[in-house]
Amino acid sequence: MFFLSIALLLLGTCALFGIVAAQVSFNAFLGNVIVDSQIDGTIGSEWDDASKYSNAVINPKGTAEVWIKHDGSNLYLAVRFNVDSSNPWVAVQFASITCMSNNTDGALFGHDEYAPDGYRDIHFGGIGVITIDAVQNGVGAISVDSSNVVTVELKKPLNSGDIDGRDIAWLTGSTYTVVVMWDSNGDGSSGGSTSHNAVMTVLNSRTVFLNPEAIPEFPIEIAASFMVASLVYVIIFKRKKLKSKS
Ligand SMILES: [Ca+2]
Ligand SMILES: [Ca+2]
Repeated sequence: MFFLSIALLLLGTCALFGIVAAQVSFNAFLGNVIVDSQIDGTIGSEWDDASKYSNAVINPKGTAEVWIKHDGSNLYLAVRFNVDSSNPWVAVQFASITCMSNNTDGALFGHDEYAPDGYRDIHFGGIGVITIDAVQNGVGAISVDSSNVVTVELKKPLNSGDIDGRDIAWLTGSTYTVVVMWDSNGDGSSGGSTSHNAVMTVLNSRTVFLNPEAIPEFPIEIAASFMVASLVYVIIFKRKKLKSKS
């Protein structure tokens, strides 16, 4: 009974702090501003107050680490994952789980044709139709390291007012959809064998809850201390029990 209680308590602690949150929706808490210069394709301390997720399923395959938050004026999203090329592109689609859904806002990174030098604010017009917004909103960056780990960072206004660009007027307390897609085999990319055309219907997606609150103080030290103390207690308890039996 004691061990069951400890196990349940630990499980509850993990769930509470998102350690087993790989398949749950993203919670974008209120955090500090990230200045434009820190949107540089490198994950730094600017993401320390963001929610972080591991093993988020992306399209057409693979999983990614994801960081997400907002500052009341901008949404911040970072995605990092392994690719099979030094020249992939990465796209983020907002608000639909259907690939390139008509009238859907998006962000494109590193596409040889549409976004060769980094980020473009785009919208989708159905399968195969990408439009670069006349008014570019937000800041983005992509980098690929020598191990083919790609990192994208995006800072996007919560309410740019760009209706033509299909930008969403994000509201705190509301939930949205985000889809991540990548490609490496020649359709705006090169050097790999991953085709985004492998998935053209319903995509792996996540919902994003735009939380009006800041992330709760994450007492990782407290949680770690608690786990260590629990283990020590269990060991002592077990040894005492064994001694009393012998
Ligand atoms: Ca950065
Ligand atoms: Ca747009």
